[in-house]
Amino acid sequence: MKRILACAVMLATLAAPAVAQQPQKIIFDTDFAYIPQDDAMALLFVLNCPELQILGITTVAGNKSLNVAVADSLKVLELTGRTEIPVYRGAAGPLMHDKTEWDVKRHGGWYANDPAPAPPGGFAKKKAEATSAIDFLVNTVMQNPGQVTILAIGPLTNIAMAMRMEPAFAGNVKQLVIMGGAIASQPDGGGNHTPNAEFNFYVDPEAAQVVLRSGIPIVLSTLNVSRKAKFTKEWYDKIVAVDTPATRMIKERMGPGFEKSPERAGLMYDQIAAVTLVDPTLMKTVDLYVDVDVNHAANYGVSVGAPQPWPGGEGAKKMAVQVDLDWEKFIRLYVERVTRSSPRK
Ligand SMILES: [Ca+2]
Repeated sequence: MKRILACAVMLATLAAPAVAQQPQKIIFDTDFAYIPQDDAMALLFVLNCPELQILGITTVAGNKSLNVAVADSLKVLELTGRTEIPVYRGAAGPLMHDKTEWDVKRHGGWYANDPAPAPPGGFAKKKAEATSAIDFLVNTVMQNPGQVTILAIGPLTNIAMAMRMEPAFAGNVKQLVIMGGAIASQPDGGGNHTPNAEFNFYVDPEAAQVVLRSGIPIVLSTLNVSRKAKFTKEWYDKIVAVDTPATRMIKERMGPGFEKSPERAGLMYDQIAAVTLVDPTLMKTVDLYVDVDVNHAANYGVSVGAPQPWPGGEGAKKMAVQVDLDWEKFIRLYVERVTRSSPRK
């Protein structure tokens, strides 16, 4: 009788539906700015994914200043009714990279420390937590060893600082899904900021090198895959056909652009890394050794990848590098989640 019971229990366990699984614990590490920036468009996706438990948002300077990243992420959480998610202030600038005149003229406010302008509709009532992003990253990972995935979609400064603060940090992160880099040895692998460097890695090359060499299991979502993901009016129309707080924000911010030039198409970056958390099978990956050039010369911040280590690239670690995606399935999943009603808690 005992044996029959044990068998029954075993069968019941085997037959347990997948939905009973615990959601993945994630930290959303971001150089956030308001919609239509890709970080915001990635957040609108993850907010509606029951597969994910967002433990916190850690902010970093990148596309805009740290102050903008904090103010705008708080505002999007308020407008989507998700103020239970804490926001932490992280690094206000890269580890080593000092701005040059060139940087000030080109894209990115990573070197700035001005107060943030008010987001659309004014500043959120909710404030950032008193704890720093670095402390939050270290404490959360160390309290949940092997369980926390970090979605890192800005310069990697916070992650590198967490590694320096706690030597056991890297060994306890479950996985890093990074938007960063461009691999010239694969199709569509040129840079988007300097001729060969992708923006996130260019802003903090030293941090990118430290993190890529850390031994943390990494999925690298590169420009190679972003260049195959063009967001067009067809998909914008499907999103705004549904009325939710999230789609209203998208309509307000992207509507005028699509009205003016309906043929426009914007590349998707951070959204691909975000969707990877829910269905990594939608992206084609190759296993490559990848390292980042930190020499202050023509290739500062450039990621170099190859199937085998190479002379000068002995520090490179092997990781899964995304080079292509199943566009149709990817965009359908993205649109389906963004148009869901946010689960208010
Ligand atoms: Ca970003």
